[in-house]
Amino acid sequence: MKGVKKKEKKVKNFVENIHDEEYKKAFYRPLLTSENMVYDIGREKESLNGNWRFQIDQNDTFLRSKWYQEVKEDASGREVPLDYDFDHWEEVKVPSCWNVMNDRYFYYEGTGIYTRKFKYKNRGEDRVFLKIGAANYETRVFLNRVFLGYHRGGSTPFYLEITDYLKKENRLHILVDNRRQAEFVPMTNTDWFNYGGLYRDVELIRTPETYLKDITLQLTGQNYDGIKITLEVDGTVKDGLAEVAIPELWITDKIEIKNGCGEKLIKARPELWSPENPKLYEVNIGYNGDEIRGKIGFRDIQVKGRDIYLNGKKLFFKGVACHEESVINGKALTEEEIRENFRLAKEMNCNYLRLAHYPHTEKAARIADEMGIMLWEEIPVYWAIDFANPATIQDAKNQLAEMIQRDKNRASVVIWSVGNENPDTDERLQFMKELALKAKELDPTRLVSAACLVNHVDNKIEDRLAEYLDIIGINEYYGWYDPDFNTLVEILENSKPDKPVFITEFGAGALAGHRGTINELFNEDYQGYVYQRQVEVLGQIPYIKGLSPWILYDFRCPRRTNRYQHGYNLKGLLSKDKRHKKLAYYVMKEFYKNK
Ligand code: GCB
Repeated sequence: MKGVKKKEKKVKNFVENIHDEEYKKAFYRPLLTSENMVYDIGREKESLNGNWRFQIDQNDTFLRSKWYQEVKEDASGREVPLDYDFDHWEEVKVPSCWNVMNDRYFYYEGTGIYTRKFKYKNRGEDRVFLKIGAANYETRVFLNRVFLGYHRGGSTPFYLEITDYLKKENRLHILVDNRRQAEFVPMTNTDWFNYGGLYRDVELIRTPETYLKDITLQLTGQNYDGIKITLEVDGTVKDGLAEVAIPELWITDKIEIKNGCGEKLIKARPELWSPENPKLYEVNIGYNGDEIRGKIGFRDIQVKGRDIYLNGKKLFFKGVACHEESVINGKALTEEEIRENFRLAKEMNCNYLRLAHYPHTEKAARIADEMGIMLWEEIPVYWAIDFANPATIQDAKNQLAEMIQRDKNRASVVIWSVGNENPDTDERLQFMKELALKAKELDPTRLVSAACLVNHVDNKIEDRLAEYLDIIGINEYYGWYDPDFNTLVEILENSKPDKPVFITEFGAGALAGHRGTINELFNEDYQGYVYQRQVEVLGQIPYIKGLSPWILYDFRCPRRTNRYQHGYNLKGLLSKDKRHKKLAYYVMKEFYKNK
């Protein structure tokens, strides 16, 4: 971002602005992508969370009238009437979702303006970056009256260098627009709630002029006796020596950096990470005064034939799917809430979670690393995306790259998913094939999957995308959307997959606490019956190597409006507040205990 300082047109008068329908054009560049990311696991950061001022901006007046320029007088020096008052707007906490901040904003879809002031004092660093953990969906950042960047994608982090724009006293504006659009990823129609807001951490990162931009650590060797470390630095000191230490393994070593990159295979025999033994090591890496101290686990995951091996041992994935939501905080889960969700999954005897349908907070993978839960992470290529649109694939690829770059050193993350329930058309095949290949290219050490639909015409597992996947994910709702369990049996008998299959979704809706019979829908007994039948059938199939029933807890969904639902999808095994365990929870707990 250095050197992008450009002359911006100053606002002249109010008539010019109200007639300009091209007002957004100037606010799409610079586009912030995975290229701008700064490696930050174990990096010291400075929080800008806390009290911010907030205003919804339904008409985009901030952009149309360039409020960020804070022009207070006209050409003749006369004071102009301003329509904003940044420091008198409503006070809100960041991170948060505006929908749950105040009833007035519950269904609001549009632009929200966040602003705060902060002081900056140089502590010897040469460069400063701003990190935004996530904001849904389009975000525009302005610092001290200058537009600095645009990001699209509602669930991944983005970074921008602000070195040249910082002052002692700073004014930051972050515009977040959650309007759904057909060419976005996801598009306008989803089965979850479209939260808006600056809902993950906002932080400053200080670095030397040349800093560690990217770090990759990989366990290698037939006998798991090596760690490959790959480094990339950004700045002018392109040649030198990086230092690595893993104190618990008695490792101290140097890695030669040449032309900004370095790689070394270090002999080491770390204790391997697994759900039973989530061992993490402190890894310290330094270069040119920049320093990283992260907790990293080492493990190996592979598919051979129809089996999956973790550290060379065959394994069944006992999982459950999970949205990122709480009643009180929307998507802005607290660390305690994440830990509680994971604890409830572990209590159900899970070793694995499908984090649906978009990248959850990076804290999830950190906590899963510590607690010993394997993760499936996914990008929101959901249902009928605009597959033929080049801007859409570019956006999807960038979200994939941001997710992988963010979590590639997390031992808990074992599967990257490139989408969910997309129709098997030529355009979709091309789109998702490119994503699957890109995931492999960015990270050859993990497995790639997608949640697919079955071929309901020939009743078998068949999707042309399967060729590009390591695991075939299948969503099926026998006992719920499809009443006849015999069809499920037929599908599974008709199928001869040459790789492992996960049933990535099955389930049924039940209002928590509502009891009834198996002849009525939406009660716990019926849901429990569906689960019982499902596990009876699925448990017999040798090529099924993992399950993640839909879903751990009830979640908001405006499409669900019957007398039980009231805007919630009730397929949770737990109630929306996670306090009540439905009967089906115990069915899964028992099934997993014996698996
Ligand atoms: C699905 C979708 C999931 C929905 C679920 C349902 O197949 O993948 O996002 O929420 O079905 O409840 O219908």
